[in-house]
Amino acid sequence: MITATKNLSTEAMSKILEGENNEYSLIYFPFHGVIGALRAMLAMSGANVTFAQPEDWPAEKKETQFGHMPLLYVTDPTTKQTLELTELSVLEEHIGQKYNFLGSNAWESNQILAYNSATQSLFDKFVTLVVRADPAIRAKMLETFVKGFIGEWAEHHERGLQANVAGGISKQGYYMGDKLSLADLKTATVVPAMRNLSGDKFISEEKTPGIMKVCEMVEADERYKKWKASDDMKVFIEVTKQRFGY
Ligand SMILES: N[C@@H](CCC(=O)N[C@@H](CS)C(=O)NCC(=O)O)C(=O)O
Repeated sequence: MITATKNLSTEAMSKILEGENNEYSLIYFPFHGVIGALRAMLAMSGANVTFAQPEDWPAEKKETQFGHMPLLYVTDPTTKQTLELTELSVLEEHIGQKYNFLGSNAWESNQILAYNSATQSLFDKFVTLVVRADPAIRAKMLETFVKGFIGEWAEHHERGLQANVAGGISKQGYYMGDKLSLADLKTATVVPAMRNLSGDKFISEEKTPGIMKVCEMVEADERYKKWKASDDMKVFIEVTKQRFGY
């Protein structure tokens, strides 16, 4: 278990956050879960990062800020002082900002975070309504989720992507501008889970070409390909397949 350095001033902690060559340790279960995009950003950033899982979660849970993972431990390579950062959206914004996954200006950042949040919200509903459902009502909850939420998400994201392409905001098929962002990574890592549940019903080349293009752009990124071929990722892919079927 990693422990954060105690009794640092807020200035000292800020300095660590702003540091250039920080070392990271990201703690989560050994499947994709909610952190596909966060893991991808860290891996693609070229930073020194270790992906690990808790050794004894019930014991470690009590020591964390809110009792949940992901946990990101950030260590200053010189002083070896370590911070514990929590809450997925905050980790995504911090890493996205630091390693250039939030677009090229304030508007792009705003929109990337909005699309990211909307997609995360879809995945969170899946976890709450389906994954955590009592087995006796899971099939019904799955039906409700698929009917009520996947189509709505797909329709709005496709409409936004088409409008961005038409307006010259989305270039090459990314959500924003001409580079891969957190929004692209989030969609590309959530779409396989959604298509596993709903097939081609809502998300397909024919129905949502913009969304499928985002996925294609992510899969074609050399840094992402390298990450997908890594030993860490092989484990996450395998465990996700075994436990969740996608
Ligand atoms: N608000 C938290 C929620 C995270 C969350 O629900 N984490 C789950 C895994 S996806 C977890 O830690 N489960 C184990 C536990 O609660 O003990 C965030 O956004 O990071």
